[in-house]
Amino acid sequence: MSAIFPMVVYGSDVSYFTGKLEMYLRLKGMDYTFEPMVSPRVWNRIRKETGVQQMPACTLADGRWVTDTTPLIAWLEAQQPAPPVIPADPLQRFFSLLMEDYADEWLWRPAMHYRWWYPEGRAALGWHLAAELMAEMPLPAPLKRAMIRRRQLGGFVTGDGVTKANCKQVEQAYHDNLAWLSAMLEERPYLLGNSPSLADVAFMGPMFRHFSQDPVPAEIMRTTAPRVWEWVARTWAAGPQGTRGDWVSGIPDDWGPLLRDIGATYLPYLCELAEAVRAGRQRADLTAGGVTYPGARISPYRVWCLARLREEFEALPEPAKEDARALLERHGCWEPLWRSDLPETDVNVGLDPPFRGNATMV
Ligand SMILES: N[C@@H](CCC(=O)N[C@@H](CS)C(=O)NCC(=O)O)C(=O)O
Repeated sequence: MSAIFPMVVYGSDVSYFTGKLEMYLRLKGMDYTFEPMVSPRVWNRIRKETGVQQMPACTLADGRWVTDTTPLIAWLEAQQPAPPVIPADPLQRFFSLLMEDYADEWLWRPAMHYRWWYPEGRAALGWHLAAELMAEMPLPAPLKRAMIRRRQLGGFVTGDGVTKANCKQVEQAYHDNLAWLSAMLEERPYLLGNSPSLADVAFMGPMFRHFSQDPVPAEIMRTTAPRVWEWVARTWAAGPQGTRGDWVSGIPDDWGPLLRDIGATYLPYLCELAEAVRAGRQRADLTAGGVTYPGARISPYRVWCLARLREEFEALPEPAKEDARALLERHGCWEPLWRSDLPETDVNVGLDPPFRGNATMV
């Protein structure tokens, strides 16, 4: 392992995906240090080394660069399987990957909405990110804060189709997820059993550095879902000694409401996205679960993620494949998983994530 660890994780201490990766590294007991991305110089280096300008990006002990948490976690788990985070059971593995994609890509919108829509979040996070990520830029601090707020609100909230008309529905997704996770955590300490798994790590993207810490959603979590609040801290504290692969068998029934939401909103959204990518659109009005997101930025990367999920399904051995199909059908996921013919894109063609990529999520 000496070629991999210690890793250096470049990111931000309020970043969705940096938090997700750090959660994984801590559960595994993998040695790393955190470095804030303090200047455009670091961003440029990351783009040069990985092909993608995003955080987190990491160096391995032997100098190689890696980025993109989903393929990175899968790769790290293959290098060091113990203690286990990704279930070896094919059915559990597949459904954990589906949850990971939903938590990464679908809960991103409410997370960005709560952070940048409400003046309280915008002020706090604008201040924090300007101080953390623009530390080396010779500009007045108020200007830096204004630049960050404008970029994030325009790029990730209004630019992702959030409007006054649909923002209550965007917020409802957060409330629903809190209720579904609370029901799971009433039964057991982690989503899949008595120790953490990939499903817990996946939900730490939105739940850790955003919802449990940003002023508006954190208060909602504390008051309406204290079990989720507790679970975020429990997972952060669990360490490798708490990571034992002590899981239930099969997929718990209480994952059902979440899977139904994946079938009713996220997968239909991906189908619309695939059509917009095929049409060569940069922006489009996307409708999913009865809600329209006008002028949303189009993400070929997310179509690539859907293609990966389909490959994972195709690669399942029997009888897991038959069981997975039955479960997907029962929760309305089967039809939208296959509804669209996926367009050809150049996302990651000929590249080998997590070592190199060519597309960001939006
Ligand atoms: N698929 C990537 C997504 C990483 C990502 O989008 N990170 C955000 C910050 S949490 C970012 O760097 N966005 C680029 C930007 O803001 O320009 C992963 O899983 O690591």
